[in-house]
Amino acid sequence: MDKFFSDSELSGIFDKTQNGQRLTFEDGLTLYNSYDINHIGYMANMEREKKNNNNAFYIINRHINHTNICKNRCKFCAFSRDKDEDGSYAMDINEILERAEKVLDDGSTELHIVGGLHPDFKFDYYLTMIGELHNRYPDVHLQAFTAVEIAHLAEIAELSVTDTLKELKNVGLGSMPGGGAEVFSPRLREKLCPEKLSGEGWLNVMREAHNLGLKSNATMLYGHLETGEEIINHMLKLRELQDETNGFMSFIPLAFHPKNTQLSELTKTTGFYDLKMLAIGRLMLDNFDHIKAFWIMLGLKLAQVSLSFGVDDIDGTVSEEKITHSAGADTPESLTVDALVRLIKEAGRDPVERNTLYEIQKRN
Ligand code: V47
Ligand code: SF4
Repeated sequence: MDKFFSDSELSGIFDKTQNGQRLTFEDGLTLYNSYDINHIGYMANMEREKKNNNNAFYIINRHINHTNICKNRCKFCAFSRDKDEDGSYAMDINEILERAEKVLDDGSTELHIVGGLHPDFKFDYYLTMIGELHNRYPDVHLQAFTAVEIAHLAEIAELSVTDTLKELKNVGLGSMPGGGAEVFSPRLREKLCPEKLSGEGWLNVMREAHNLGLKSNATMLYGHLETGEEIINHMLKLRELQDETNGFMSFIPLAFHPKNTQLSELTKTTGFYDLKMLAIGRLMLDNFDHIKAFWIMLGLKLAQVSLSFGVDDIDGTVSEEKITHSAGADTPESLTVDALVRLIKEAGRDPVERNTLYEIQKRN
C-alpha cells in the first residue's frame, strides 16, 4: 500500500479507516500536515460513501438575520454593527413575518434564523418571533439561534439554559444551527472574539439542547490564525460530545472571509486548504453522518468538487444570507433548485432534497 500513497504516513491512516478504527489526534495532525490531497480526499470519499451511498443532499431554505446589532463585535465578523452605527438594523416582528411569508412562494421547508446579540431585545421578542412563525407556518422547520445566542437569551431571560431552550421549544423551535463554535481554543477566542461565549460554554449549551431532544449542527471557522493542533482539537471536542449525545446532524467547516473585518490584512483561504478541512472533518468525525459544504462561503465550483472530498450536503437555496456577503463573498445571494441539482448531477451524485432533519423530500 505504501507505493500508492505519496505520503507514506497516510497508509497507516488508510488501514485504520479500512478497519473502522478511530483516528487519533496524531492522525489528525498527520492529515493536516500532509500535502497528499488526492489520498486524503480518496479516504474521505470512501467514508462519505459508507454513510450516505451516492446521495448528495440539499434543502430549500431561507435565511433571516433579524438584526446585525451585536454586543460581541467579533474581529472576524463584517456583519455586526453597534446600535448607533451606520448600516445597523433590527427587524421588528412584523418585518420578520413579512420576510418569512416568502416561504409560501418558494417551497422552503426551513427558516434559518440567526442574528447579533442585541443589547435591548427582551426574551419575549424571541418567543414571539418563534411562536408567530410556527403558528403561521407549522410545516416549516425553524432552525434558529446559535448556542451563543441561546446563552445570551438565558442571561436576559434570567433562566437556566435548559429552561430557555424548553420555552423556545414549546413555542416551535425545531433545531439549532451550528454557528458560534468558531475554534474552541481559548488562545484563539481571546484573539478573535474575546467577548464571545467560551468553547466550553458553546459545548454545554449544545449538550443541554441535545438532552432536550433538539438536534443541532456544528461549525468550525478556519483560515485565520489557527494552528493544526487547534483545528484537530476542535474536531475532537465535537466528536467527544457527539459520542455522548448523538445530537449533531452535520459538521460545517466555514472558510473565513476577511473583507470588511478587523482582520482584513489576512488573505482568503485557498481551495487546497478548504478541501483539506472538509475531508479531514469527514475522517476525524466518524460519528457525524453529514459533512456540509456551505456553498455561499466556499464558492459553487469548489462546493461541487468537495462532493468527491467527503462532503454529502451542500446546504440549500439559502435566500437572503447576509453574514458572509457582508464579508465580501462573491457568490450569488441564493441559488435555484435547478442549479443545485445540475451541480450535484455533474459531480456524479444523486441529488436528494432533504428537510432539516435529513428526511427525504424528493429525489431529482
Ligand atoms: O458563527 C462570521 C461565521 C457563522 C464570518 O448550521 C464568518 O447549517 C466567514 O454558523 N467569514 C454563522 N465566516 C453562520 C453559520 C452557519 C452558516 C450556514 C449553515 C449553518 C448551519 C450555520 O458565520 C458565525 C461565524 O463562524 N462568520 N463572520 C466571516 N467574515
Ligand atoms: Fe455578533 Fe455573531 Fe458577528 Fe460575533 S459573529 S459579532 S456574535 S453577529
